[in-house]
Formats: sequence, structure tokens, C-alpha cells
Amino acid sequence: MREIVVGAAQMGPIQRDEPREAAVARMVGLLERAAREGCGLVVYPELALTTFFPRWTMTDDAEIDFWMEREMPGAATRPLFKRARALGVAISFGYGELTPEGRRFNTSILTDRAARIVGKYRKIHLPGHVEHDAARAFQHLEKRYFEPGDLGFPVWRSLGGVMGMLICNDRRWPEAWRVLGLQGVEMVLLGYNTPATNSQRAAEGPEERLFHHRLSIQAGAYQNATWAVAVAKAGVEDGHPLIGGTAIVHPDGQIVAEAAGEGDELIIHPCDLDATVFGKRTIFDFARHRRPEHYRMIVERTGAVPPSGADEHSHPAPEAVGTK
Ligand code: ING
Repeated sequence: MREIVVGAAQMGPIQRDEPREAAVARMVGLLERAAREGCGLVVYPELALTTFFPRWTMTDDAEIDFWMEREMPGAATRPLFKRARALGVAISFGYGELTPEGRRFNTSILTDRAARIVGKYRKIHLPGHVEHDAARAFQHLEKRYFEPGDLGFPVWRSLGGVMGMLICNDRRWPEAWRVLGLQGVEMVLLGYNTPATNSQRAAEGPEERLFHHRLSIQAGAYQNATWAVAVAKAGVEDGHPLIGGTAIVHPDGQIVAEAAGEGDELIIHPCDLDATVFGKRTIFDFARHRRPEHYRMIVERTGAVPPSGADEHSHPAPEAVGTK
């Protein structure tokens, strides 16, 4: 039994004009509650310190860099690290990263229980678009403000197990989960900010968004025999709704804990990392069952390429012989 009591700390909305210090104070409040409940790890959302700023069109570098952190921990986040160390609780959260070279990434970190950063991940699957798109109900400019991550999908031995991280859109791509699975991941931590509506398909509302969210994290966890801790920034930010649905998923795919609302909300579950063993040794014993020699296309081909030529059954059937 290798148990981690995990706190998934959903955060409600952060308005564009709210300072980082306000978000950090809310994170510390959630951390205190989690510590009182015996949590050893608290997971926060993607871009946990600010509003989801990729919904806004910005052209000026200084304006964009305002939303990024130049150091971690920095002045605004130091109180969180200090409190986590005092309480002996590991934390994971997402933020916009500005490197000394001026590169921008959508980043998440994981600390140990002494608040030392043991892992960093930079979001690889960036959804949305680069240029302002007036046809959209709202913008989604992650491809404009961030580079694709350059750290791959690493895992770390920490908290008694093998930990990995994904960020938001990554959860929709089975390849991302499988690369972690091929490194023996036992718990995937992922924050997200998911708009409750599709900027290009008005008919797609929160229920369908929540369906695809649950489908993605349950499939990812089950098909790689790993725990998943998916944590939302939720609620309405400057008029733009984000889904809730923060959830902890068992390695067998069941959701074992789920947030009910769209505000700051802590859901807690005792996660036994040994619950991953049965799946890894039977159904998803990769060494015994996978056939990589047939998977080459997954790595060599980026976009889908349908077969050439006509559908051999599409032309009308020739007159049947002998029916006259
Ligand atoms: N947000 C969304 C997500 O992947 C999205 C964007 C929503 C893409 C729904 C496709 C469909 O959950 C982020 N931040 O990636």
C-alpha cells in the first residue's frame, strides 16, 4: 500500500484585474484546508495565478509578458511555497513561464513535501490559433503567446511513486498519456482552463464539454493504468465561462471524486499507487501486448492522409448478367 492523500484544489474564476497575490491567497487557503484533512499533495489548475489571458488579443511584448512569471518561486508565489514547506505538503500548479532568453511556455511544476521543485513540464499540445479571429465568439491565442513545450513528457520518482504532468489540451491526445505510461507513470497531474462553450460551434455547451473532459481523463487513466488528478480553473472570468469538473480518476478508469461547483473547491481522495499494479501487469502489460512494429505511422505521420483512388463500391453495380 503506497498511499498519497491527494487534494485536487479547483479554483473559481480569476478576473483580468485581480492581482496574483489574491490568487495565491486563495491557493494558500485551499492548502491549509488540505493539510488539515491530511493531504500530502495538493494539485492546482493550469495558469493558476491569473485569468485565462489567452482569450485576449495582445500584440505588445510587455503586455504579454505581464502575464508571465520570470522566476519560480517569485515574489507573488513565495508565500505559497513557504506555507507548503511549513505544512509538509507537496504542490503542483500551472503558470505562464518567461525564460531568461525571452521564451514563453505554458508550464506546470511539481514540488516535494519540502517545497523543492522536483519536476517541470511545458505544455506540448497548444490549442487555438495565432492571429486574432474576429469570427470567433472569443479568442484562444495559446499558439500566439506560448511555444510548444521542449521538455517532452517526463516523469519523476517522487512521493513514493512515479509522477507525471500534462496540461489541459494534452489530456485529449492519447499519445501524451502513452508516453507517460511507457515510463511507468502511476499518477498524472493535470490542470486545465476549458471554456464552457466552443468559440466556433455555438451548439456545443458545458455538458458536452464536461463529457469530453471526463472521457479524455478516464480513457487516459484506464489505458495507462494510472491515477489522474484533473483540476479546473472554473467559473466566469470577465463574462467568459470555464467548466468545472475537477476529478480524481482511479487507474481502472472510474471517477472516485468530483467537484460539484465552479468555485474554489477541494476534493480529496486517498490514492493507493499500488492500485496501478494490476492493470500494468495484466490488461496493460505493455511489454507483453504492444506491437510497436505496427504503430510506425503514429510517429512518422502528423496529419491524417486518407487513401487515394475511388471507393471500389461507389460506382453503380453493373447490370446483373442473365436477368433479362
Ligand atoms: N483549453 C481547452 C482544452 O483543451 C479546448 C481548449 C477545449 C480545445 C475544447 C478543444 C476542445 O480543454 C486549453 N487551455 O487547452
